[in-house]
Amino acid sequence: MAGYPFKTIEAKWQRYWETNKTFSVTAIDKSRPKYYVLDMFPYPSGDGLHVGHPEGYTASDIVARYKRMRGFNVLHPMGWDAFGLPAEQYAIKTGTHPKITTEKNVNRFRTQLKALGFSYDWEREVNTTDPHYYRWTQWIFKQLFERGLAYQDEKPVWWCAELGTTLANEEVIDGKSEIGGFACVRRPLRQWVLKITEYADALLAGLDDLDWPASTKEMQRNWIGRSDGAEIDFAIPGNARRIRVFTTRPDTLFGATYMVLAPEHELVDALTTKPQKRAVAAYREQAASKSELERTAQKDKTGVFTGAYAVNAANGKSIPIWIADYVLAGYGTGAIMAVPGQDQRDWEFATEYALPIVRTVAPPAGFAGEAYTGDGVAINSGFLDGLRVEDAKARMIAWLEAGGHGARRVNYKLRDWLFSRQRYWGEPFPIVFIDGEPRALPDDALPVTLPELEDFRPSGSPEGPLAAARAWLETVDPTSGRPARRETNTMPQWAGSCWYYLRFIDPHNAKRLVDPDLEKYWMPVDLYIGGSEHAVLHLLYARFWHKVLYDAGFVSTPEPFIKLVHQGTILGELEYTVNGERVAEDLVEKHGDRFVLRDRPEVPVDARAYKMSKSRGNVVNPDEVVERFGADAFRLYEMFMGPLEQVKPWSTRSVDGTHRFLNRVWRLIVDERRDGLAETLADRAPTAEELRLLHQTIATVSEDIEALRFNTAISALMELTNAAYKWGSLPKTLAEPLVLLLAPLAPHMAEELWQRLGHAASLAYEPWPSYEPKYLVTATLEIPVQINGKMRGRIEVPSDADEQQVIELARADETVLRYLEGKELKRAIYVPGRIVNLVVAG
Ligand code: ANZ
Repeated sequence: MAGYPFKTIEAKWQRYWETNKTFSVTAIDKSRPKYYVLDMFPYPSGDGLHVGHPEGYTASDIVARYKRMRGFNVLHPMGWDAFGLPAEQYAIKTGTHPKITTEKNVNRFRTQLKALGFSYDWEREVNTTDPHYYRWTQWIFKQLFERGLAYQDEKPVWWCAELGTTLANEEVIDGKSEIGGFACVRRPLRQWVLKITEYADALLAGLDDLDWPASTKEMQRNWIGRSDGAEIDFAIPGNARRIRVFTTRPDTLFGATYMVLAPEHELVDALTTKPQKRAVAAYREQAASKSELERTAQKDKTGVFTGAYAVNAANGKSIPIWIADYVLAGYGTGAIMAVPGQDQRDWEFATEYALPIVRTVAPPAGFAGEAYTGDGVAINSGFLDGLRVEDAKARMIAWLEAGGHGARRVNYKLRDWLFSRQRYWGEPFPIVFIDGEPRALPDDALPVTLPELEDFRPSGSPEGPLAAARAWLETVDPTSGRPARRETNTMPQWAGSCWYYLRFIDPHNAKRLVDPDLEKYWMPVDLYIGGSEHAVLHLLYARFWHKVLYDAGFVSTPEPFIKLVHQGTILGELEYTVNGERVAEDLVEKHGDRFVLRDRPEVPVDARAYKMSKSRGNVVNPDEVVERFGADAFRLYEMFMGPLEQVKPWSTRSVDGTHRFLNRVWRLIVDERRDGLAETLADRAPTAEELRLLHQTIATVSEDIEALRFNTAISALMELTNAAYKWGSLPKTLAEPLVLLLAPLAPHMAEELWQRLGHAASLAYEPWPSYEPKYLVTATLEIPVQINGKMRGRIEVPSDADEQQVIELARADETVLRYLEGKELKRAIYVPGRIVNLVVAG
């Protein structure tokens, strides 16, 4: 079978779209609704495009093309998130400047994306490493700085000696760097920190109205980790200081039988009694070597008594003060009141060290567990007795506040965002230091460009590689004319992606970040598609910056991304094994949902898919697939694999399937030998059945694209194509809508067919075929009617009529009516599509 000439066609239409600027968007058009559909722009890595990239990009492209045909003014841009560690690490290895590597990678990515026929407005391309772009990243930092939302702080940070840099919490996993797996230690350093905690509540509240995956919203909620509770002060007899704790369960105060300080707590030295000093010192040393994760995850609770006591204000009892590493220094106040009756960790600790346990909430009858954390009635709790948990909390807080023992308090897991990196390949800060004091540079001194460096390796000191650029480093503050020193840190990789969606709206504006009218017209992003690995960091950081810009009046919407969808990871090809031995795909057959050997179906085959990785050797190169089957078949396959959000294995064999489908569509309309239209393309009027199927397909494809159910949209088009082959010929009036329906999914072929059907211009802005419900109900069936077992007539009914409708039609039929006259209808049965049975008496 000679396939359709996809290479020529795809190159031809890519050229056409480019020269005609088919997808460039220029004006605010108030006469049409706008639609902003955004992809998470890629980091242009040295490996080129991965088959995972085009999954989300194809989905968004289908929506963009569909919305254009539906009359929307569509913004669909693409750019590069190009600062970051890999280019710098590659530079360190090979001596190639990150700028050169980045440019090369960007060019490769761009070529690959263009070869897939995505309808981006390429005139809006942005690159986060371009000084015209990062000038505005710096400008936003200034806004943060001037509002007190960027500050410097001496903080314990992760220091990775191997990488020669500090890392953010999220870049360190189990005490090792996420990139490279090098050992990291905590070390105090002066750092830029962004006050994201000030936006904790706004970031939480904003989630409610977003059309985002529930799991992503939940991850953000957990990351922010709001806890409502109280702070309570505990007096220490013979000591003026008090121990302040944070608790989410002030109602359990009567059950606080001991206290625990984090080993790092500042009061430990002052409280520890002489006989306990050695044990405490030894324990503190041991705790310092554990990561936070180890400390929270460990099963066996350990700790040491300080020798000191505090007073439980609720009942006046003296309770011992311990230190234990299950209490973390960085959360709450770094100290707790321990309530073993209601807290499982405290229960375990109390059991281990024989500390008293008092239940203050009555567990339900038959409760066999240890600590009881559920709701119930307060017991052993003086004035709280008999109250349920929520009421008891409120009563206790009122009592604490009245007596000066404590107050209501909200706590967050969210920490301020460490915003400095000791790297070369990042945005410089728009900051200079005069006598050690940071000053923001005036707007006209921006951008602060990266100096050319010969040696951009991390210096190994917290100063970073920029400290070596002497001429750049020592400068004059343009505002005061005084000698000043530049900031030598750069911004983290997340900075540029925090606001790129705004720059796409007005990418060439040299005067402002974005023109306010344009911003008002295009924002918010209507659909954002990208990987779930960004569920927290990128998506939380971007929302944070956006809210700051909103409060400052630079943007008009409180949230940037209204609807968010994560495409599912594409795994490698299924790998087949029998007893652990690899078996070739050809030898395997699928029986139902099981795999067996083709020749010996009694032998089960284990089929498993793994994440694509170089080490496993199962990475699929999209270029090769496009070369073999064409971009349209590739796009179609990625959408046909299964639901967009689902994790699914790749199968090159199945790309052949979508390729064959496209061939069938092609041959329905084109006759290659005659280099003209196919003979099957008929001038005749379509039959009712043909119209019914067409309109059914229009309805399905439209609904499915709206709901991002591309796999079922493709199935519907396959069914229509199959039916057309059965009809023997395809009326021309049906060929055109078929091509239009195919256009968002397989745009190159659709454009070519459209042209061959006699249209001069691109179909990109052709109105989407409209679905007319009347065609769906025109189809009728002829149904025989029996009365008391005898055939008495035939009636015509709509094919989708229900039982009641059909019976009514039967009873109203003239012939049938004659047999029913004067008789009583006992029973009426409709066997759908087959027969009506009437039973009469008299
Ligand atoms: C007494 C109590 C009784 C508690 C009870 C819980 C249940 P979230 O929800 O995570 O905020 N806590 C407070 N600070 C801590 C720290 N630095 N390290 C370890 N644990 C800490 O949890 C708050 C609860 O975790 C607090 O409420 C405290 O234990 C503990 F029946 O206080 B609770």
